[in-house]
Amino acid sequence: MNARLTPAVTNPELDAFWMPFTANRQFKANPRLLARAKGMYYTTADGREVLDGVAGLWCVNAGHGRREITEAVTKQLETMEFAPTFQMGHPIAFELANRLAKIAPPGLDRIFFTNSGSESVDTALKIAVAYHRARGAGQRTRLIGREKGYHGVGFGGMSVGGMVNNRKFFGSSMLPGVDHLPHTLDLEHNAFSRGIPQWGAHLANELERLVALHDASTIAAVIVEPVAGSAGVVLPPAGYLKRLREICDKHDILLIFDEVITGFGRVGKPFAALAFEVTPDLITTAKGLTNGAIPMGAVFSQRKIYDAFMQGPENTIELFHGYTYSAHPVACAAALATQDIYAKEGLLTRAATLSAPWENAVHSLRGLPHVIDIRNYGLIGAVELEPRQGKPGARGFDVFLKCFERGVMVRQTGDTIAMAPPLVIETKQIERIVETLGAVLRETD
Ligand code: PXG
Repeated sequence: MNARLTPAVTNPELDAFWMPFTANRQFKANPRLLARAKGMYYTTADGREVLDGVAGLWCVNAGHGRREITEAVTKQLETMEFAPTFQMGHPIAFELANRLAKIAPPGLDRIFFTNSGSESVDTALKIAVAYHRARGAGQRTRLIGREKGYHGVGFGGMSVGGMVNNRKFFGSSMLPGVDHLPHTLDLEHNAFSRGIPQWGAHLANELERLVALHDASTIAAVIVEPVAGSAGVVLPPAGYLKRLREICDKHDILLIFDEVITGFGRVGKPFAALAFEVTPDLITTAKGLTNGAIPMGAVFSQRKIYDAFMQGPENTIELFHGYTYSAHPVACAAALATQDIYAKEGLLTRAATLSAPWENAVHSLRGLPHVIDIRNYGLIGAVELEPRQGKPGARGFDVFLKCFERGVMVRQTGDTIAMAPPLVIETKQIERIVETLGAVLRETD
């Protein structure tokens, strides 16, 4: 029995919603309720404007309240609110897949639809394992993730993920046959790097060590985030991703990039694979696909993988996998409208033009109290704070809260403050985010 149960019924109106990834009791004692959103701003339930420094949750890339998406969704709801995609189809699902294939990195033009990043990850892992079986290498079932990686909350994604809090509560329920590469965050070598850190490409060679340990013939795939977001922004050292690709090629191991955060313009190209000029075999996406307006994810697959499944009698279901809401018509409509906006406004590359002022702005916080590292790439920034003695995360949470009270929403992971504003941000708003964070740091103990 736990003698220190503290259920704290603080607000009967709020208690029924068991909130995700939230300190429920703390939140319900002091709720932060968002009521409306437009452009770069949220409005709280009590009427305060809050500048969105994290694109909702890394997803609202084109800014809030986009009329084109609302209209497309409304029209689709009126035309056909739902249609199955199991043994049936509807036109905009194909239209969207074709559309996405056109912006995909070379060769990744076969698209499987899901409803979230977690589902995209589990889908990609399943495709990887089934692909090897389809080509007669069914013993390749092992999956390699990375420490500090975040790949959502499904059992597959959690198992290849490497964030201790996502793993420790679920103990032995992890997938078997999973191993992890070391992460690439090293303040001793790389603190305050501007953009991509120069030190650490050799860490990719750890994959050779895992191959030597398990034998390549047992390994199906390696999954990494090209730029990790949830762990507090972890950047790939220069040359690291290329090296991973080479080792995977050498041993016939599939390389999966989890681009749930980096996909759709966050790093200045449509995908991080294009920014780093490394082409994986599978890419997982969600979030920015629909500007966050309707849940949807997509897995981009190399054509050779899709083709490997297209064998046997034509009436067999080649991939025994899918979701009731795969390619939901309303989500497809939202995604198409979103892609129209991205194309019309050049948003998939806008972060490239903003990355220099963004880098200068976030690095201007160097030297402020508690700041032990600053990281940036594309329109992603992170400020890492020295933890308070014996209270990891407490300072980070204080800073997050004070920023919110001063009208700027950032994201906190432990003692790291992460920022990833909508790609429509203006330089004045970049300044406002950084000035607010700076002022808060100066007054936080
Ligand atoms: N992969 C990556 C790389 C992600 O960042 C997921 C998978 C899972 O997506 P869904 O849609 O199932 O949540 C994510 C999600 C944060 C934060 O604060 C990031 C995510 C979710 C919640 C918070 O960094 N990313």
